[in-house]
Amino acid sequence: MRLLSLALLAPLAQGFLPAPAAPRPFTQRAPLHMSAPPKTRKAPVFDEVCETTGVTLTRFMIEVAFLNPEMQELPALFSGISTACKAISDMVKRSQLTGLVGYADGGGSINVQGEEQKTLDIMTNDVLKRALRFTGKLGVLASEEEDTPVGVPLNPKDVVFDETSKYTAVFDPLDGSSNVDAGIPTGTIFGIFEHDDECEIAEGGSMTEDELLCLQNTLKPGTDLIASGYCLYSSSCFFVVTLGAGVYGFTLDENIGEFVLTHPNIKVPETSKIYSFNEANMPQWDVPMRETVEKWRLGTGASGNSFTSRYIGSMVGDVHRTLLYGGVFGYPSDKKNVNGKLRLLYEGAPMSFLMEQAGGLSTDGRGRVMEIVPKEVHQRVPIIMGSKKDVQEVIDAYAKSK
Ligand code: AFP
Repeated sequence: MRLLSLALLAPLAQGFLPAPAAPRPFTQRAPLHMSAPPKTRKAPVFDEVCETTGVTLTRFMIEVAFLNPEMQELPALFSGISTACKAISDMVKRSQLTGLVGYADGGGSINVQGEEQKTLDIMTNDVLKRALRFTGKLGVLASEEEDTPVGVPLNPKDVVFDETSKYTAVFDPLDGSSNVDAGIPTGTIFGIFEHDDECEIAEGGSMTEDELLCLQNTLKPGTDLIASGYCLYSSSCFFVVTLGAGVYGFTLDENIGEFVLTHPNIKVPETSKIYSFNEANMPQWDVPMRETVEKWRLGTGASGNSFTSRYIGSMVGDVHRTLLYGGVFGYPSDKKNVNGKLRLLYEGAPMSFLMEQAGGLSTDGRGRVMEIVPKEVHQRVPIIMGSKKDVQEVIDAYAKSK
């Protein structure tokens, strides 16, 4: 396999990737043909084994691949991701003892988005890249900690499974890392797209037009995801995943070193009494958002419920609670951050896929987050997601304000 180094890619990518998104209107939604599931993306079939608590993730994936031959390469990829999650869980848990705390290089290590990187940001990105690389199932990956998508070179000496079809993985290796040293929950978010096997990027020389197009092909809307999920590093280590037919939650049993199914077919309650936003930004929010939350506070919203507030400031923790208890989590557009704060490709879209598969909704206020086609890897998107009826109230408020 030909290689593409990050150093080579960065300047070239800057040349062809569009400039950062302009202020609103900021969304380009997928045309109908893109939002329809591609032919390989029929909803997988599960049997009763996959609904039974106590089944390990390994067994679950084997059953899924057995019942859905088009997914037979996913177990190898999931084995890589889940192993990385176990390693990261251990790293985070022991970081106070091993000294993996604070900023990388004693401070001053800045990622492409201008954010200062924690030691754990860099290490967890590395763990994921290595774990995925050795599965032999990955063509390209994009990460919060990488400037642009990078090819995943295989060392010919590595022992790999047969290399027939490949995937593109997007991930945020350690979401919420700014809080990690205070023991606050953090998580890894991932999304898996199909990768065009014809699409190889050569090492050296300038990129051909076809290669540039290939690279741009990694910028896909959430409707093209074939799987997404997260690992939550908290009181337990959770692995929550969707393959496009429901949401399944596993808990790490440290005694046997396996993720075990504890939450089959998660369904988010239709309505709730919890909202989860950084309320310090409230005066800057769009009027429909502000007015809806005001009503929830006063108990005068559509449900008549008086809401309470729960906000960790760590998306994986906030979304996990929302999936289990119901509620509305979001980072809406505000005057300072017109496109919100969260990243579309590796935070917004994968989490929206999970939320929708659990029966909830996810919107940027004007439409489905899942249908937005990214123009660049680190594009941000406003997000409001969670219990169906409550999120619908926000969508209706935006619609009325047009
Ligand atoms: P960090 O990874 O830099 O800690 O950011 C976390 C995050 O991307 C997401 O997990 C949170 O929901 C959101 O930012 C919190 O943002 P505020 O600190 O502005 O509330």
